[in-house]
Amino acid sequence: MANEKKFCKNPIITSIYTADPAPMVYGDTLYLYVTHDEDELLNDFYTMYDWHCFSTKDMVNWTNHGKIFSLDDISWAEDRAWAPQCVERNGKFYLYCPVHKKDGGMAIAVGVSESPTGPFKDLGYPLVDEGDWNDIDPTVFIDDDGQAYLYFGNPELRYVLLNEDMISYNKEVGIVKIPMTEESFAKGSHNTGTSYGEGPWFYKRNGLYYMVYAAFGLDKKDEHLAYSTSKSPTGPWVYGGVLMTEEGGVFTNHPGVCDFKGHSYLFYHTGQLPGGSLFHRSVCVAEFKYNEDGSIGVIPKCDGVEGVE
Ligand code: FUB
Repeated sequence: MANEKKFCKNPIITSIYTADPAPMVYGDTLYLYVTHDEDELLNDFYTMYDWHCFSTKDMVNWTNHGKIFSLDDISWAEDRAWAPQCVERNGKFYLYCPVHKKDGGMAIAVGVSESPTGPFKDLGYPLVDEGDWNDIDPTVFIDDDGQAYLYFGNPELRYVLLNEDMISYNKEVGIVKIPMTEESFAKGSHNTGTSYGEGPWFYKRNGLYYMVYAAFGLDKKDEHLAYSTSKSPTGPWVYGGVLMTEEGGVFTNHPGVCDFKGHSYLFYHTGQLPGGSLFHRSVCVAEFKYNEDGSIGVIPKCDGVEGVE
């Protein structure tokens, strides 16, 4: 077809400001869950009420599924609809979402649906709620033996072992705090003295576990992306290097990594839509390749990606 588009230009979504991309490959489709920065700010801060979903079969033509979950669906949440991740298990879809509770502090909600595009129904209570501000940015991975892990946290990386129902976790093991060492996350300027900041993205590839995250370098004001690897899902983590440098025009960045139709992608966000700012971000994508030993070099921010079949 003469008019068929062959290139996905960044930012992917231009109808609204979006951030915190979380891809999920299901069947022949890539679903992209994002947060939504409202045009109009309250108190000159992140103003975020809902989560949206977009999908594609070829990386170029995207279907807008609109708002698929929102603070209105979570009776105990007050504000801050922050970085989510969706996973499928046994034909159900679980959308893990950090929110600010009505009685204070951040906690992780779970929306459950029969379809990747919702509607999602909240549990009615938080899954993870330590009563502090660390409980943000959940990332979930189901290992080959069926054990699911939910990592999260800013400024500390923590995890729980999810039960098979995906809506509860092993209370005997409890909430495990990963040692925040320079060997694991490099020296940096965040609260722990390491570069680990927030936005972890956990997955396994060729037997190696990856933790990609937003990081704070020494003497840098904006976040970059970095990664660590481990031979086991619970660490010890070994710092791997910088994945994407700082300059995106905004303070935050947030990774989402997946393989789709034989290609590897890093989703991230910048402030490059017109009117872009710290609180008006836009989701982008870059293609990259792993080195033979599983390491990853620096991935440049780019204009977009080619279509796939
Ligand atoms: O978008 C709100 C917060 O900013 C996210 O939870 C963080 O990862 C950062 O992107």
